[in-house]
Amino acid sequence: MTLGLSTAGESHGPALVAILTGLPAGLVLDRAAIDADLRRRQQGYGRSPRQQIETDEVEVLAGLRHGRTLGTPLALVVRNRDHKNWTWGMNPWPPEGEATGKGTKPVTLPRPGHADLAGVLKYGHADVRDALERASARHTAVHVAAGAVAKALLAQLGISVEGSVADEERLRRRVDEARAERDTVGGVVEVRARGVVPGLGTYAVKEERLDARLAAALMGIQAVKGVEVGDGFALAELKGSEAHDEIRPDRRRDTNRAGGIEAGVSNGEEIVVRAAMKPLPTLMKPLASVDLETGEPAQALVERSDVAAVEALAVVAEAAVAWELARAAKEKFGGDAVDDLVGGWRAYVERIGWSDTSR
Ligand code: EPS
Repeated sequence: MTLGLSTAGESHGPALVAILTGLPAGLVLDRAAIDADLRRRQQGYGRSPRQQIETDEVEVLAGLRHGRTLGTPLALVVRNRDHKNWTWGMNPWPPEGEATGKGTKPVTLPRPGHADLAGVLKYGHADVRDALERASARHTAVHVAAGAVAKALLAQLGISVEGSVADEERLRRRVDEARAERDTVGGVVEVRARGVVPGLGTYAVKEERLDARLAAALMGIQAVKGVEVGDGFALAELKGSEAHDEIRPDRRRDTNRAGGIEAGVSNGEEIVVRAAMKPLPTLMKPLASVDLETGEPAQALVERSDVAAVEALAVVAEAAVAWELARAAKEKFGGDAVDDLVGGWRAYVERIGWSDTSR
């Protein structure tokens, strides 16, 4: 059984939820490790005051007993503490009594770059909030919780995954500048996975290529507009003799321009992927838009938001890569119990004679 991940939740609704299926039984989860990743995602330079309201923590409703997975669907919840300010505005049911708190007035000023305009046109909403709430990157919290579970599974196979910001100092300077100008910025993050054996993914079916899967996972994150694997776009400028990673007798490479993936299959080197995030679309100095109620030119919605969320993206991208690698590993090595999964992996490592799995 492959791994499955379904999520639900609006930014200012009661909670974010995730259901993870296909996890092997007997996987030990550490609540503190999951919460630590949730906290990492909340930090970062340029985040909005919303992060002072939220203290994200995972709750488990099903699939776990005494810290070990049961092999049944794992149900995770991350509550939105800010919901207390939106109990009328984001009530799942028709609210009773006087309209109080936030979200009581319809939003009619779509922000260029957010889901606002496409969302109301596509779904027939009268209030932009009906689109923006789900499109919000708040939703990434529960994906980070799922990623932490995936990392626990990958650790059993000697794999570690780490996301980082390419040039943190420069990013912080750009954030300061943008804040002073009441603007926003994006940036680039990198995720590296160590210890992946050759053979995850396949060239046989294009959707199952590991690079295609990682690219889809990263492009699925809010505000990501570009993805590259290894040296990616720079490879287009090189000659073939310069672009490829020569194979040593021990089957390892001295270079890693391919980013650990050739023909959609992991090759045993570090997996290296990057994601480019556009500047966030909620601007304190709004762009031109239209008032959807009157049809007149107007300025886009201005509301509390982040100046940048690039450091958060590094954590979210790490989770997305971890989930995808865990899914590919589960497909390759199988097993209903963790011991079966590890046994399948060991037998494979032995067959291909791959000794160094920790590099
Ligand atoms: C977001 C807008 C802001 C961010 C939010 C993503 O939310 P709010 O409008 O409540 O201030 O803070 O991110 C989070 C809440 C989070 O936890 O990452 C958006 O429009 O995407």
